[in-house]
Amino acid sequence: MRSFSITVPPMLRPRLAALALLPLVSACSNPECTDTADCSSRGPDIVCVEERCVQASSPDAGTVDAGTGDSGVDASTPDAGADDAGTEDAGSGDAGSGDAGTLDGGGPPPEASLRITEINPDAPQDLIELVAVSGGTLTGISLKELTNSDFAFTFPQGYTVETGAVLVLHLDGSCTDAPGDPASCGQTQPFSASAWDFSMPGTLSYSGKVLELLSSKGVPVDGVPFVRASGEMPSNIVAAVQRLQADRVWDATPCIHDMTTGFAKDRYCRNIAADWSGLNNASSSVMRINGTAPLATPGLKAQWSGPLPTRWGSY
Ligand SMILES: [Ca+2]
Ligand SMILES: [Ca+2]
Ligand SMILES: [Ca+2]
Repeated sequence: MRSFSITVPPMLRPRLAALALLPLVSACSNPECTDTADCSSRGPDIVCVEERCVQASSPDAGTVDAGTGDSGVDASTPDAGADDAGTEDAGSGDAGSGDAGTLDGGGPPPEASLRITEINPDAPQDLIELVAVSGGTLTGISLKELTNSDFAFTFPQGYTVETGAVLVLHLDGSCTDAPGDPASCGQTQPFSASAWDFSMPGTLSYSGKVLELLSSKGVPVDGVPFVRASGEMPSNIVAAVQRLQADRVWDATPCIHDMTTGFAKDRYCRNIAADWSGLNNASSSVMRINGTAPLATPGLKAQWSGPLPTRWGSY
């Protein structure tokens, strides 16, 4: 049988080869970052590599977060992790397009990049603490609960915070600090003069909850699922955990949900979710302070402590 071939003039071959690749490239998922949209909203140590936002290498190489931050005591160095400016400039973090433009270009002020750092859903008024790993405006940044509490909060206009700033959300709270004055709600706990306090409607039940933090443009920035070691979980918690994984803000380890095993850890993705069992009214909370890089993303169960005496307004 005669073989079949097409003769292509040599000068056209590279062009044809490039055309043949185009459908493959465009078939990939949407780019997370481009020449005009960097990863800065995800944090100072997130860089753009082949159109994906990834953690820069060794973001917390200084291990400054280990030790003092874990003690449960407001020691004199509580902000060491968040103020760890050296890591921002180390190595590849600034090499590419990650930070170009929005931060230095004289355009609008940068948006803060926040992390969820402490929570108690069992207090009379539920509390959620966040820390700014890079400073900037808060306008439009939102925090949502993805299971059954119907809680969502979007930061109002007018607030700019510095790197290391601590923010406390008071669900069903009574006071919000005025723009420019973090002391305006006073300092009767759980309010504090140094942290930014925001009050809003809403409540969290103390079962399983999944929180996701989004930039003002809706880009996932951080997230965390919480479960208890026993008891009923919201029916949609598995889907919520998997959404955090799809959004690349939580541990990509498969989320096991096999009710037939008989092992509690295999239910409701308990194998990878942060365990907030044992919280006790307003006196204790769980905190994201463990390991050498507790604020790195995607988040991990191992970053979260068990119940500790509350430390609202400091990190
Ligand atoms: Ca509650
Ligand atoms: Ca305050
Ligand atoms: Ca705290």
